[in-house]
Amino acid sequence: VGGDLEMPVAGREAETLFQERPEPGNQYLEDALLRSYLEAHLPPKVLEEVSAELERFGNRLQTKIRPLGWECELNPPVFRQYDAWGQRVDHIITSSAWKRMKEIAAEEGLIAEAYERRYSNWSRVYQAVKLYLFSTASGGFNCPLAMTDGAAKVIESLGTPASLKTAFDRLTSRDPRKFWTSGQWMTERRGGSDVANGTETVARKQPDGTYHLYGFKWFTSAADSDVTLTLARIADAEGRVKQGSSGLSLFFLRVRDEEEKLNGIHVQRLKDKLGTRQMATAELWLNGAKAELISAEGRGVASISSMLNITRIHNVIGAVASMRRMISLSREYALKRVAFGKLLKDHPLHMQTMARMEVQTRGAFLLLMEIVRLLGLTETSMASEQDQLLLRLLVPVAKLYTGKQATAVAVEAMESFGGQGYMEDTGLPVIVRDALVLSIWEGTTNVLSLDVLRSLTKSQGQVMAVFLSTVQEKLQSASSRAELQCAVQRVRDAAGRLARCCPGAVPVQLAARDFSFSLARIYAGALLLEHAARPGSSAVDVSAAQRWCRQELCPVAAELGNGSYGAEESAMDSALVYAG
Ligand code: UCC
Ligand code: FAD
Repeated sequence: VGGDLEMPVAGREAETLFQERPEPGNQYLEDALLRSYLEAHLPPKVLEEVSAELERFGNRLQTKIRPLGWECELNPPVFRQYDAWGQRVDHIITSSAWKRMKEIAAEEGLIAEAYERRYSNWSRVYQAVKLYLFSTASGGFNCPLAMTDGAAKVIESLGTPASLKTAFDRLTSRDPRKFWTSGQWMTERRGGSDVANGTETVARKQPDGTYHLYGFKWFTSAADSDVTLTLARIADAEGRVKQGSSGLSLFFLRVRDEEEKLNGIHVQRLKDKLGTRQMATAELWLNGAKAELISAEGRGVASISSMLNITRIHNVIGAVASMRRMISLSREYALKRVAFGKLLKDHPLHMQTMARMEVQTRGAFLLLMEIVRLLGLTETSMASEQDQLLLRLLVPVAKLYTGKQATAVAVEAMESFGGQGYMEDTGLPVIVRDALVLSIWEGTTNVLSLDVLRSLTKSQGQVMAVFLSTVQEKLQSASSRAELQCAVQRVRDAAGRLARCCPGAVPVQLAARDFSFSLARIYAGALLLEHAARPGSSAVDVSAAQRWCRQELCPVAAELGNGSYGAEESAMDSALVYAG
């Protein structure tokens, strides 16, 4: 202290670092839940191979990829509309780090892995785990990868027609020189949720059988992508189009030609976004963009839904990854930061706050693993009809629920760094900003809640029966463990209340959001219990399951009991909102 007092004031001011930085290590090795999930589920031979590979990838992420991701953040894309001589060029200039991410994505097989199916039904789990580790280090490159995976999935589900074979090979390539990424242009000025009424783009058939597209796409992320899928209305000989959903068809197009010239596309501007700033989102005029019709006429929305279901899964990956990263940083910080004479880790109230985040993240992680497990089964013809129904239901449920969790956890974790959490150069605000979009794009929370109801209607209630029986099955193993019995009973009660809320029917729209949250909480509770009941589980697994199940698992039943979905309450909702 004496030495400190003797130091000249100016010298003290020049001193900067007073706090050791949090430095998590290899993300794979430090993720206990991830490793225990893989140990519990993967066949031994697959586990041996992939865990060695994930450890290597974890090292590459830590030493090489994460610094590149930060470079992407520091060098966001720039739009140059004219060249020095006044020629319109519409260049979206991306950083060398962003370009390197594309090569790394190919080298690591981040898309390829899912389509090569080296590990049969486990390939999707493995791919999802790699993407989960990559996500927060990727400098926003997880976004084009999501859409690339979605485009490959659509093409595969169409039986990979000859005209799309090259595109499929490139989208799923491990060769950085060949690898292509895709966009997903659905949103127009009049609506991103209500695509059926919002889409004004018109497709005019050409003598060679291709189409020229005319319209304005209001949000196009990863606008530097090579190809895209998009929706348009086919004009008849008189130039008339059919309105509504059944007027929409799905098209594939190259964004640029071999000489890198835009394909009948003008870039109006890049969006000035709160987050995801590493990645270019553009407004695009289509002025005769040459495209190929790839769906049956009028089946555009149904055809692009296989893309939506994949990109929504990537959204879940992004959500869980953000939570995990924030917690990893925060727990490291708690080992180094002193307040009131002791390390943060030694303040029980601080640990309680962090443990609550951990429980949320665990529930979200297991939901993610469950949907990619089911996806892997469907893609290798190993899924039962029940598995397929469950997957259809759980994708929107997991997307909407984890999107909200990610925001809450990211903001809470930011606070766990105190004022430092709010400082740009720590990188923490980037994660917070990027997490905020997760509940907006790929379908907002309400729109996805309505999609949950759509899946119920379509299966005529079957999916609910499957949901409830699967939850019961998962509880089986846990019910014999004394320390889990109370939590098992809570999930059983909640599932019973849920079943009584909509006996054989679909809940009213007003209940859609609470209903979807209930599905997420009940299912994640069952998964946590199943994980806690496996042989060799830890006290931490047990506690996570117990704690998750202590929250209100079935908010829809509680709200129904309050009469929240009646006409009077609904009228009062508007009155409350618009009261002077
Ligand atoms: O935001 C975007 C990209 C962001 C960048 C990428 C980030 C990725 C994550 C990165 C990692 C961090 S792209 C834009 C996303 N836009 C949306 O998600 C749109 C949200 N709106 C909806 O989802 C709506 O519910 C619509 C557009 C699907 C509603 O359309 P319709 O036409 O009004 O709905 P219909 O008539 O009910 O459905 C038409 C058909 C039906 O099939 P059929 O005709 O056989 O009965 C539906 O069952 O489509 C079927 N369908 C589905 N099938 C609709 N949705 C689905 C679904 N999810 N799965 C299966
Ligand atoms: P609206 O549909 O106008 O929604 C406004 C509000 O109304 C929301 O809260 C919504 O939940 C609510 N709402 C709407 N309908 C209902 C209903 N029936 N019941 C209850 N509530 C309802 N789109 C693309 O196609 N491609 C892209 O690459 C792309 N990239 C994007 C990148 C970013 C950073 C962002 C922010 C958006 C991007 N989008 C993209 C657009 C995105 O998918 C849409 O913004 C989103 O789907 C919501 O549509 P909207 O903006 O028209 O909102």
